[in-house]
Amino acid sequence: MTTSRETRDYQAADAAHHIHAFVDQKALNDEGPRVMVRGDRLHLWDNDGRRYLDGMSGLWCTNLGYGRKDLNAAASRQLEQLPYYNMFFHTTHPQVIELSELLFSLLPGHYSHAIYTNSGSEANEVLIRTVRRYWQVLGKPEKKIMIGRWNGYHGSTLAATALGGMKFMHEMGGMIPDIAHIDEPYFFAHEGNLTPAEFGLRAAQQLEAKILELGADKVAGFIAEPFQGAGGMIFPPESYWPEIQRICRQYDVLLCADEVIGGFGRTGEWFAHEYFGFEPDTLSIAKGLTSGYIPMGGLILSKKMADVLVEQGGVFAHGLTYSGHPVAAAVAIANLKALRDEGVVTRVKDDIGPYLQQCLREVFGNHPLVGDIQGTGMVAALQLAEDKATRKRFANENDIAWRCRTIGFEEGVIIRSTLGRMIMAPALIASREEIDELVGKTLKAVDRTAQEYGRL
Ligand code: PXG
Repeated sequence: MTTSRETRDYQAADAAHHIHAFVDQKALNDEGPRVMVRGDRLHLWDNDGRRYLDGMSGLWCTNLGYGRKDLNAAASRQLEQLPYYNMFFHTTHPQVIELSELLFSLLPGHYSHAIYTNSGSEANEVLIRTVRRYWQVLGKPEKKIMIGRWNGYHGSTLAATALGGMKFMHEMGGMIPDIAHIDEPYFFAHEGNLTPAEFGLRAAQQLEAKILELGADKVAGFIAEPFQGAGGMIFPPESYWPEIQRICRQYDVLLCADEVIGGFGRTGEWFAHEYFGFEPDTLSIAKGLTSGYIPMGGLILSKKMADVLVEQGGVFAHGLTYSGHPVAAAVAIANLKALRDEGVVTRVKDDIGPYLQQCLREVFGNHPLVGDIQGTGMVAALQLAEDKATRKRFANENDIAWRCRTIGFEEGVIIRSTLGRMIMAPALIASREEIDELVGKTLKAVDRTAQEYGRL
């Protein structure tokens, strides 16, 4: 399907009026963005009729793939019946109530309450205020510093940018007081001779050192993605999370997991912290909550925190016009029911996830451009490397990875490049044929890149 308008006509209008995300707008205007017009399962079509296999679930969000009629019907029904109402005037509506019931039936039992937002960035904005409020109510208002990780990503609003560890974003007006960072647990990049287990412990112990440096009486919480997404799909060694949890418990620091990417089945568990086996106090969610069909996010609180805020906290002056929006809630309900009732998450764990991981290891295990393969379930990264044995990375790894991603588009596959890593996170409903297409086209892109850089 194409539209009645010429692509170059769209591009000119876009260039005239639209500032895109994370891009040199002038350069993009010269190049002209692809105009995407249709999606079905894992495939996308642009306005010139070109077909792409979407290896990234949009932006890590279309967990059910494109073209779901049930999600469409849920939105249409709700738009007819009650397109909007709010949570401010001592009111509520069935959709948000039923969404909460469903969500907490899928979450481990020690979580009890949600604050709904429209996005992951907002979930993390709310997180900072909620965590600080929690300590205020407990009579410890000086506990307000949040510790995040370098290269972590928690969104692009002001406080979410500060919580994240992208220095180039901090430098563009993106820092606030009372935020600190520790290193990410990026084993492949470490230059010593530690084993992964030793490295994981060392990386976690940076948190202890930072808490002691700042004073445990000043630190409110530690936030991290269970596996780091936008910062390169970094999986920590197994020793990492148990040690982080020990440190948070020992110093009375809240453990906050950003599940915006990892949540809703990506790893084969409902939430990524379940895969890594730790128990956060809060979960930030978005993306897969609605499979990206409509914006919605939220902050999940443990019962321990909610009890303090609800029973002792009085008024918490916080809320968004669209908190718990009925249309978004209706879509989220349809999405969660499909993920549950069609066995999508279970299949990621038992069938299609292992299939993707096995194919990648077979195809890229000895590839001259690839030094390491990480991932589980429906998320994976190929680490580009000059020398696998010594973990030597290319000096120009960003350029190589970006080139590989561009060739991918030419070959009809969308994969993401970040910091010398090629990332994929396909829709959870992928068939084996769709995975074969993803891996086959990715191989063409990686091979062509290797040829261009003299490695093949
Ligand atoms: N937390 C995490 C872990 C995320 O990945 C956000 C919060 C912010 O969510 P919103 O809905 O405000 O965008 C994200 C967003 C990438 C990429 O290139 C990743 C995200 C957004 C844009 C690009 O990998 N994740």
